[in-house]
Amino acid sequence: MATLLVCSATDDLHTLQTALAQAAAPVMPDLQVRLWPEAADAADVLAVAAWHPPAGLLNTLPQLQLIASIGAGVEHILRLSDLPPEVPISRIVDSQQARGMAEFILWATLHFHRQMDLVLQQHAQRIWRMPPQRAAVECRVGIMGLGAMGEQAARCLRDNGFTVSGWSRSKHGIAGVDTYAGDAELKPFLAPLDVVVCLLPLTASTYGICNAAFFSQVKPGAALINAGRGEHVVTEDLLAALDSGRLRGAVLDTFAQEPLSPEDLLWNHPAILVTPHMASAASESEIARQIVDNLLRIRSGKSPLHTIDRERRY
Ligand code: OXD
Repeated sequence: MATLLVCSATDDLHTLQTALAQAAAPVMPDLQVRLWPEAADAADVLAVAAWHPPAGLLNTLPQLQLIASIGAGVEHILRLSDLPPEVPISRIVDSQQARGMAEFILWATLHFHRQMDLVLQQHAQRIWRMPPQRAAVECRVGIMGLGAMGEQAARCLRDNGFTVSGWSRSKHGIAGVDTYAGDAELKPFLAPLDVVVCLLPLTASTYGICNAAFFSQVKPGAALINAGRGEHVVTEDLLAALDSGRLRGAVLDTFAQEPLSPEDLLWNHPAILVTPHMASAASESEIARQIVDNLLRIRSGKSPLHTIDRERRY
């Protein structure tokens, strides 16, 4: 019997298993949806739906035809050393997830723009002091990464009156947004920003991009929002930039190790707001719909949708 194996070494995917079984039942009644480490005959596994797949699993599945990330990112799959070379890897592309990300970035931008960081400190001390107010158009926000989520976030900020720019590997055109591309344009992109937003994919060239050299190029007093991946930020360099006052604050939604340990220093830093990788996620029903749709495509000899380029790593 054909099997779809749902697996994550870090997260409980029971409810996703149910959503996948419900989506598959009417269109692929012969598909069984198993949750790793439940026993499944390796030779029956046609596809895996994975978050952090356990090491040593994927290369034991001789009939594997699809490795489906259950999120927008795939770096957690690509970092496996035992990844079967020819099997396509797909990701979820969901317009509602992009809207959710835009909402989160708007909220985090407003957190700094409306000085909620300051107001929360005042609140803790029962201080009644109105912070100075300025128009959104005077606040320059720069989005690093102009994929589906970055572009939606840029449009949302623009439509809310902010002065928005974007930076990506290759040049993008977005009406009303100044765009920059490539290493040579990172410095001029960063220099005028009040808020820097990282929504980059994690690749060899973006790993650790928010480092000491990067922070030395941002405008003194700028804020950082990271909803890309934890590995984009060099933690010691971020802490040094905050402690020296070069950076005003940071909203951090993603971390190299998740969940963030209760002992982690980042929780206690007065200029850091930690959010639990909540910026945006696709719904389980949409994840299930896209994965089952891809299985049907494979069954009818078509290529799966939303597959990634392993070289580019997204
Ligand atoms: C994703 C995420 O990749 O939630 O979808 O980080």
